Amino acid sequence: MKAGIVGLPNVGKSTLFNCLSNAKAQSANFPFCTIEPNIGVVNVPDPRLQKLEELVKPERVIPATVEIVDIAGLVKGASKGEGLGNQFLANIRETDAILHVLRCFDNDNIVHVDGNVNPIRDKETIDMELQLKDLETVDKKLEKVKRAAKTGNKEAQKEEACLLKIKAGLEAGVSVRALDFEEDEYEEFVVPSQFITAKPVMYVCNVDEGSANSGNAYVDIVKEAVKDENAEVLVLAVGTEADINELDDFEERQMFLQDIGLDEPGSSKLIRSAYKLLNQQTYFTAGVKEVRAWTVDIGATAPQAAGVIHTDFEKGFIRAEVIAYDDFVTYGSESKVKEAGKMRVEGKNYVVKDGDVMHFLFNV
Ligand SMILES: Nc1nc2c(ncn2[C@@H]2O[C@H](COP(=O)(O)OP(=O)(O)OP(=O)(O)O)[C@@H](O)[C@H]2O)c(=O)[nH]1
Ligand SMILES: [Mg+2]
Repeated sequence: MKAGIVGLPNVGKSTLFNCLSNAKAQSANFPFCTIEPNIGVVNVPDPRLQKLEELVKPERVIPATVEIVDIAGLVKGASKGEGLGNQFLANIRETDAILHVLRCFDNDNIVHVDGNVNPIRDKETIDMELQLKDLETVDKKLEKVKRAAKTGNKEAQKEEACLLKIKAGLEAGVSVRALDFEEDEYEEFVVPSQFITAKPVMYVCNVDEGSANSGNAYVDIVKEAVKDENAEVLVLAVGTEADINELDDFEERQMFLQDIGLDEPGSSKLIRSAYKLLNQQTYFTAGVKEVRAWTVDIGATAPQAAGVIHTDFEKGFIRAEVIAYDDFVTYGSESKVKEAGKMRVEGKNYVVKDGDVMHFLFNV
């Protein structure tokens, strides 16, 4: 599962990527600096891991990770191949969620491809290109399904109706994620089509240093414009955070963050949000050798969670011993939790909860 950083050229996507990941992407003050996507595997900051480390004192601690991809900037006409558009759109299609970066800072020295700062226009430009690309997909599919629908094939007629609804939506400037579908219709026709505008989205407002904490007028209009989208809007002073990131000393970084009114980097918040946007959650294993955060889909069952560690654990799953994170912290150790009768034994239908501390029993 990976989240892609998307936006107009020169809005700070690669700078943001560099804040998140140690894989340094080239960032420069000219449009289309990025061409090939940069991929980074990013640790998910989770204070619960530090807590478990204090309690268990393991030899090592391993955080969960999420994959972030820095993609080239899109411009108007990208869906028709403008500015290498088609290639970039293919890069976006391969991601599972979109982090849409909007320039919300004034600075005459940083080129804006459309002449002036206007995050709403920019958002619409990107949305429109993605929608046009999806429209192409819909038209191709419609072409194929039309004949079968005419001959009276019920399944084809259902698909045609669904595709026509998507087409009408896209033509009216509505992204697929904002349309209403029956559940089976969604699974059967929407999911396999991999529409770009069906991917979950989050907006990242790139602001000036002074607005890192409370946002600015640009952020306000972005929030107003997307209020019906049910999408998170994150405020981040990308340039400033990149500078702070350059500092080697933790204390020094903390001090600079506090200066701009933050108690943790906005990029940490962003990583956690991206993780959620990808429908991911964490369970822990807590042994003396290793305390580790593992990633599972929200809604995963205990055997599926076991399978993340090793496929044999899933195949040979017998049961799981589960301790809620809060209980682990309250009682302080696995044995104390057991004594208190708070350890649960769960079977193969158990749906994992975020923060569960788990131990699997299996035979191979
Ligand atoms: N003042 C200011 N400059 C920024 C900020 N974020 C990025 N920049 C500058 O803007 C320029 C472009 O940043 P990049 O991160 O390369 O932009 P990009 O979106 O990756 O651009 P492309 O790869 O060309 O699509 C660089 O010179 C950055 O230093 C910011 O928050 N404030
Ligand atoms: Mg770039």
